[in-house]
Amino acid sequence: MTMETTLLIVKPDGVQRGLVGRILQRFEDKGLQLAGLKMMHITEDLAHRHYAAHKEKPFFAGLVRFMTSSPVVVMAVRGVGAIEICRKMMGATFGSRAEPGTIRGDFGVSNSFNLIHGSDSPEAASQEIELFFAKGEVFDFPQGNLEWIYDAAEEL
Ligand code: FUP
Repeated sequence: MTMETTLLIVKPDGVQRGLVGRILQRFEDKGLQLAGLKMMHITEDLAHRHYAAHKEKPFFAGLVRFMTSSPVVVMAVRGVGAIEICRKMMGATFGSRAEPGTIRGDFGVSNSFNLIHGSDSPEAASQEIELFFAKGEVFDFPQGNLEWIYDAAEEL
C-alpha cells in the first residue's frame, strides 16, 4: 500500500441536507489527512468531463442535472491506501443497498442522490484531482500525528 490522495465530492444532496460536517468528520476520524477543501458549483462542462465514462448510460442526463443543480464540497483526502479505504467508507452505489456503517448506508435511501463521490482507482484519483482543483489548492504538508496513525516500521 502506498500513500495516495483521492478526490471526494459531497454531492448537492449532502450539502442541502447539512451533512457536510458529519461526512468530512468520518474521514478525519479515520486518520486520513485533509489536503484540499472547497465549495463549488459544478458546471455542465465539468460534470460531462467528470462522468465521461457514463455518457452513454441512460442515467447520464439525470446525473449531470443533479450534480449541477446546487453547490458541492470537494475534498482531497490523503492516506496509505486512501482510495480503497474511502470507497469502503462510502458504501455501495445505491443508498438503498449500502451497508449500515457506511456513509451512503447511514445517511440516505436514494439510488441516484447518493451523497458522495470518491475516486475508484489511482488513475481516476489523479485525473479527478486535476479536474477539480487548481494548482496550489491541494497542499503537501506533514501530518502532525502521523507516527501515531501508522506503524512507521511497517506501513510507511
Ligand atoms: P460510484 O462509483 O459508486 O459513485 O458509482 P458509479 O461510478 O457506478 O456511478 C456514478 C453515479 O451515477 C452514482 F453515484 C449514481 C449514478 N447512477 C445512477 O443514477 N444510476 C445507476 O444505475 C448507476 C449510477
